[in-house]
Amino acid sequence: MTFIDLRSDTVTQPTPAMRQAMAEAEVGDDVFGEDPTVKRLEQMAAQRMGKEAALFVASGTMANIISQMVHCGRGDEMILGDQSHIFYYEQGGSAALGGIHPRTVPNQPDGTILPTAIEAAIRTDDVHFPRSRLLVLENTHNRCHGNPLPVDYLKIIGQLASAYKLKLHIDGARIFNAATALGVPPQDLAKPADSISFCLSKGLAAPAGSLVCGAQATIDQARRVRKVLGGGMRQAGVLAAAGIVALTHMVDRLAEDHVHAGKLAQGLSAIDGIRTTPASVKTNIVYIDITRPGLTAASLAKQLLTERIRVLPTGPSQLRAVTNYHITGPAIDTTINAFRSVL
Ligand code: TLP
Repeated sequence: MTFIDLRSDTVTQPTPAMRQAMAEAEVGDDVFGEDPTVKRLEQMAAQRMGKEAALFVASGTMANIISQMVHCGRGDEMILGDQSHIFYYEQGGSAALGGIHPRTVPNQPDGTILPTAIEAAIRTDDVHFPRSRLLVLENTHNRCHGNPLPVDYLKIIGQLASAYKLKLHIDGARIFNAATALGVPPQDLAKPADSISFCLSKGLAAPAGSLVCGAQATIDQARRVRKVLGGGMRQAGVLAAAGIVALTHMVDRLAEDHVHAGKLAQGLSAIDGIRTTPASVKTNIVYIDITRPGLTAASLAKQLLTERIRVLPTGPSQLRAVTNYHITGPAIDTTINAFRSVL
């Protein structure tokens, strides 16, 4: 029984080319710096982001905690959006593992944070206060409709960060979706960042892995932090090989996911009992608010299962659908029809 699985773009199966590359990968002990395939992936990633170096890590969450721990010491403060993945969905690892104090400021509906809000949150030098060290942005912004943050905005925030001597980390789990939607090279989006992370296992369909990219000294420190977190992997080239295929062959097709998401949002917007905002769908994430009184996200998701559609409840009356490599045009029509029949 096959499902149309829209819960996330993480649910994809590796492509046949990835499986072949994994089987044939040349490997070595990466903790000794001897895995040629990992090294190749790291070089490719650094080059794509326009940075000196990159580090292959297990997941997006690991990439983010490593970046935070590179930039902040215990008791330092990090300014980030109140809807950010780091704040919302990473188990408070900043505090639990890094001793880092998170200072949230409101995300606007498009995922940006107002420069005035950032400035107001920056601490002065006072014995009562933690030290402001790090600013974090997310691009695309998962909880804000997968919106891409544009180059001009990033430039302004980069200048603000430098003016106050803050480091800037960009959680770019879906940075290639942002670059695709904005029609700019990813290095333009990465430019103001002291570190940028991105994931191979989301829209790019690799089975695992993320990269942290930055200056050589930043990545040298990141390598140390990865090790203390237990993230030193040995013959990791079997995973990196799939990542190389992801970077080489899976980026250009992301535009297709965006078209599908737009069609899905448009189709769903005509159905009574739910609300979507097609104009806010610029990448592969569609949020669906339930407007029918008494109907919960959990029960609607359950009813959709009987139609072989999987979506993710993200709140009591909100669902999320994310298009990905396995979601075809006809699957979008099937999904819209399933919502219509269930509702
Ligand atoms: N996001 C997942 C869930 O955790 C919600 C998803 O399905 O969207 N940054 C961003 C912006 C993310 O969306 C995610 C994953 C991560 C970091 C963490 O990546 P992983 O899952 O590899 O640790």
